[in-house]
Amino acid sequence: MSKTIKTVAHSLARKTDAEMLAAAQQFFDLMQARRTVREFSPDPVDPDIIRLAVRAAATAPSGANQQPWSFVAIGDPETKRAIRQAAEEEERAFYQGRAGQEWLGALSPLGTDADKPFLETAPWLIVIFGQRWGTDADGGKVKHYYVPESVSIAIGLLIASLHAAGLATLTHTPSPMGFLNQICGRPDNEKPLVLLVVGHPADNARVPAISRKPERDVLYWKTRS
Ligand code: IYR
Repeated sequence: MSKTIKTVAHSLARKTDAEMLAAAQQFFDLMQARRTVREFSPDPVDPDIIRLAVRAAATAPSGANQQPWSFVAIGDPETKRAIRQAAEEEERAFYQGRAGQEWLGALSPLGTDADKPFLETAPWLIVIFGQRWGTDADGGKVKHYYVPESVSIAIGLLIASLHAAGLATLTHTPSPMGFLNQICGRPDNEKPLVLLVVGHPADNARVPAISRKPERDVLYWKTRS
């Protein structure tokens, strides 16, 4: 590492192998229980949970540590209604043909359609924006690197944090979603990546009977035998 940059001591205490295995197992068990939910309860959720989850998300690694993200947490009924109206307009065009048969076929096991009542029912919507470029002190453009990768990692942490807190999420991506800039009051250099719906599942919430790929289909080892 270059001698010219300022460094501080790394503070993560080393665990034993047994402690690491137990921690990894516990985290896996937690994440294995996560399911995307499309039916939400209107029960309120403390904004401090949203705040902490966003702060956890913003710990994500990012290209050149530029932290190229903005999170907009929406809890007021008027803004949620505006988002639902704009999203459903796009979704109707999507389901009525823009998607094409192949895409609609891929979605059919999920049973989704153009109606998005959860955008109003759920207590919180979090819109995650990626900043295509930043600005310096003089207002000049600063190039950002690996923006989709960085922001996607942050979204993963956000989903994991909210799940750990006991909340359900839905990763919603109305397409196109440029309308979110205007409704959320974000500038043109920011691109919405995901609209995350957050809340408790409805009492009678059901999820599709789908499964995760087995380990052998996702993990390939290259080790000495
Ligand atoms: N944005 C649409 C369609 C949709 C697309 C994918 I890929 C999904 O995994 C789920 C839905 C919608 O929200 O209905």
